[in-house]
Amino acid sequence: MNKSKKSELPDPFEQARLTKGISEIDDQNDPVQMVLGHKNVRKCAHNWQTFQSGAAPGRIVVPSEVHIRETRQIPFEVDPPEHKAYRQLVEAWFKRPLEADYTAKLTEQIGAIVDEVLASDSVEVISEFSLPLQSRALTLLLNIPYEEAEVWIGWGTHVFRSEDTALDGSKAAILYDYIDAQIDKAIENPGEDLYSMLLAAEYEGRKLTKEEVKGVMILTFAGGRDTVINAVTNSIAYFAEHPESLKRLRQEPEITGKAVEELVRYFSPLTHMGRVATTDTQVCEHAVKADSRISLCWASANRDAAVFENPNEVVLDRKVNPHVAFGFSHHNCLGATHARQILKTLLTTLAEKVQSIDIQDHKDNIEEWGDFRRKVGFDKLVVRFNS
Ligand code: EMZ
Repeated sequence: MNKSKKSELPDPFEQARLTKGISEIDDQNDPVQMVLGHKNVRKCAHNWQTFQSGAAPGRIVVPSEVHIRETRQIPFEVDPPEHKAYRQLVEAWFKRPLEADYTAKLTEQIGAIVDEVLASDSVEVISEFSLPLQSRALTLLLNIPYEEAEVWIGWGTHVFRSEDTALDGSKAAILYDYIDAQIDKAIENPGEDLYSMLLAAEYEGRKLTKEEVKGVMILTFAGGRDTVINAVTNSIAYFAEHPESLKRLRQEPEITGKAVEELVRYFSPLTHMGRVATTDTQVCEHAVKADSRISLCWASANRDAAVFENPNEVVLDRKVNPHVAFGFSHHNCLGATHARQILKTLLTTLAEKVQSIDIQDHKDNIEEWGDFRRKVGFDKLVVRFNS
């Protein structure tokens, strides 16, 4: 068996991308035409007038969340020009991960958890490493006490899904009730946290409503949950099978930023994101009807050989890397700065502290989109970290 199989994420879209460029799948009787090529994905992402994000809340998510939520996520489900005004309210806050104090705390958190797993003979990476790492780092993004992470660790990987049902309304309700309570707490007792910042912010000459604050908070909790957890877990699997890459990062730390971009391109933790057509139109010579859905398939675009040489290989210091793993254009990922700092810190810490990683057991996490089967990460990954 190929030695590097376990950490590989094959590209299931290649043939459809080359032949049709677009592929229709069903989703709860609200079909989606997946746009597969890099150029068309970027073009459609940029064209917000024709392909809107401001449809019914949850409809641009695939699988659709229209049946499990009514709150509009902000700025994610709002189109320009409102989108820009909302985004301006939160942009500076979401750039805080670049501050020295923030990175120092992140380095301390990730150093501590790596030391912890190094002391163990066997670690289930998702539950004992990636999930706590993501939850603890989120306390920095929200600027709230570290201990709160324990509550979120208890929720498991997904905030909208349970293991057996794709969309679990009861699970989503836990998140909403929690956020409602936190907003009320911040109203009574404002602090230096994200809730309080949002409650104090001015949007077009007025304060945000509770519902708007909730919309930003749901996005903050959901958008960076399974995506970050998958990226961290996939990184561990990749370095387990590529110890030479870990060594290279140790010797050439200056390539760490490029390595992060390349891993994010290769993993593409979010497979795709939907849009709703505002008018009858065409993509790749295929008719797209008004009020029907398309999706921008970041995972496929990121393997497009017209743009990336050797697209199915991890080239750690890839020079030109216009990947769309964090989306593209107006709606590019608000949490990207935080996510990049997590991965950068993780890579630096692993290079410093870990010599090798042995995979002991694993179970793939495969998404099914119509006939496409895409490995997005793992349901289980058991390893030993060696110092
Ligand atoms: C939505 C989405 C945001 C959605 C950029 O992605 O992430 C998904 O995981 C959530 O289910 O509600 O927040």
